[in-house]
Amino acid sequence: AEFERTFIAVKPDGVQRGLSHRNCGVMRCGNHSTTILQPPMRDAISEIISRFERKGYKLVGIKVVVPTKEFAGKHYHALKDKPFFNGLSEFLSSGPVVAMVWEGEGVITYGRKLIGATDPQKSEPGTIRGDLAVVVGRNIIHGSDGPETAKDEINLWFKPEELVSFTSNAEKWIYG
Ligand code: DAT
Ligand code: MG
Repeated sequence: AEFERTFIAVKPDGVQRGLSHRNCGVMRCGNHSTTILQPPMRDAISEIISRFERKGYKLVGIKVVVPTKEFAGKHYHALKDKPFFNGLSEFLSSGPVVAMVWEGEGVITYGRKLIGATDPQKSEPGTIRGDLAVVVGRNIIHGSDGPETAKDEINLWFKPEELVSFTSNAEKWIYG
């Protein structure tokens, strides 16, 4: 079957909150003395991947990139007139981003449900932002908001040869 695809990214805050906690003890944290003050959240990357995977969606592309500010601005071009556009582009380019393409029936719309509302204060518990984020400027994850943006964002972040097509063994049990 032909399934739709969406672009999902773990933003720099999501990446840092997972990785920077690894091996940090409370008393001895090496260079990470500030990170132990953050809310305890290990494995933000795998947590996000896990939620899409458990639902039944399929990962068909993934890479770690530090986008330039210009690239971040392209990604968020629809928001270029917003007062927060500059800070937003700066933030997205401030560190590693885990860029992904997920595939499956309804993945664009349902992916947004898994992610939750833009402002984590309004995201329902059980959603990624509701469970794992607090403020709108650090809401840890991006997801395309429709078929057109999904197509544009996938093309912006990935070359065609970086995406795979395959049938997973679980598919007949997920879709019948
Ligand atoms: P979403 O990421 O849910 O698609 P969006 O496309 O409207 O939301 O905005 C993109 C990002 O911009 C959002 O994830 C966080 C940031 N943002 C949105 N509204 C904001 C605001 N009022 N103040 C600061 N940052 C904001
Ligand atoms: Mg958006």
